[in-house]
Amino acid sequence: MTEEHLAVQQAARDFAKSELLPGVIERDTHQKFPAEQIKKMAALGFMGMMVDPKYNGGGLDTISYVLAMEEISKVDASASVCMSVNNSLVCWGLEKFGSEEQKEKYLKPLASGEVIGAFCLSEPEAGSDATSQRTRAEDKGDHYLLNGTKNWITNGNSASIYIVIAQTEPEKRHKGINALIVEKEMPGFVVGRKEDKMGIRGSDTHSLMFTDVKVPKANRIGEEGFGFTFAMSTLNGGRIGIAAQALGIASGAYELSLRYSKERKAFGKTLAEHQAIQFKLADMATQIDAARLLVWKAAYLKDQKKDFVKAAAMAKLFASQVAQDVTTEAVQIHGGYGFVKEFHVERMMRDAKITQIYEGTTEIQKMVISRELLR
Ligand code: COS
Repeated sequence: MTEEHLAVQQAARDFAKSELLPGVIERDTHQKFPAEQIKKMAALGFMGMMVDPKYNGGGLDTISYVLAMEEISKVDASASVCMSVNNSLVCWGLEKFGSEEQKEKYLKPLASGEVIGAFCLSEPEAGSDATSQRTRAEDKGDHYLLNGTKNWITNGNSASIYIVIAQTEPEKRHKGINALIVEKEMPGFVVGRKEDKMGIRGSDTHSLMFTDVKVPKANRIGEEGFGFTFAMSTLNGGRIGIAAQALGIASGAYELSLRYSKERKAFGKTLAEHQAIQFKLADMATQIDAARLLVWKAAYLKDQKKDFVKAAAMAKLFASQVAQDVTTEAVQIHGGYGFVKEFHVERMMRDAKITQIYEGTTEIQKMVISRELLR
């Protein structure tokens, strides 16, 4: 790691401890979006880390991004999913595939964190089966007429700018899909129900409804029919962010368990002096190290402009399972205290589950990996 990497890591660690830790339990309990904290993260440059400084970004590499994601996720996975979506699913795709006009108008405020963005692919009947888009973007000459519903959208209400994937020419299947930039104020766009979730309860997950929303052609990202490739390419990078989130949830739970096991006594000695607990800690640390190396490998390949599709899927597949296993063991080590909110690990165990579902389920990652192996 360079000095810059270490500085980013330290800044994220300090921020998580001083600004995210206080109130994280209350935000989880009351499903309160960390709005003030996200503003501060924006001021520190965490919302558009990899974007070119000429578009208000931090100009940092993917390694810096995963280091920051791990530290933020150790404490508050609800704040880190907001960060991950804005960085990888919104800013990255806009910078890579957007027009100069779109970058000026939309990327700049998103990268500075002045506003936040959302990525809208999933639908009530299309999560993993992403080519089956029911949302329609009818071509009306100078604009598209957007109709349909999106589900489980992170930053659903707190976002101002939405990238919406929609079908324009169903007969062309995935080659007839477009990615459109939709502003919250556009008439006909309504933010629907907020989901009452098992984990990442501080994050703001909504359904979205579009009824005859007029979206100018200038808001289409890339050529006509590029939307599905756009979504897949964006998700390839997004998976590195979620893998880093899973890693952070696991390492946060591990650090709490290590500390607790040195303090808590049972049968006349600390938990850490019992071999049953030592072996759990050994397994947890080994799993976390392996996950971290996979996450760093994927980030490194992306920074080197090498093919990172398989590496990103492997990192997400593995790190999300590690998050499940490690947080479950963390609750076990904490015993009764692990089952109550005050000790954080029960929240982490709930938060870990979503990393096996969003931005491609575990099963989808296995499809992606095996297709790459067999290609
Ligand atoms: N990166 C870039 N392009 C990809 C890709 C990837 N990882 N995976 C598929 N594609 C491209 C294919 O190359 C193909 O394009 P061409 O026809 O131009 O060659 C196109 O996408 C369709 O692919 P395919 O025919 O394999 O479609 P399938 O329906 O069989 O499967 C999967 C596509 C399952 C890989 C895709 O739908 C997917 O990733 N689903 C999960 C979506 C997801 O992550 N949902 C979570 C919601 S976001 S929180």
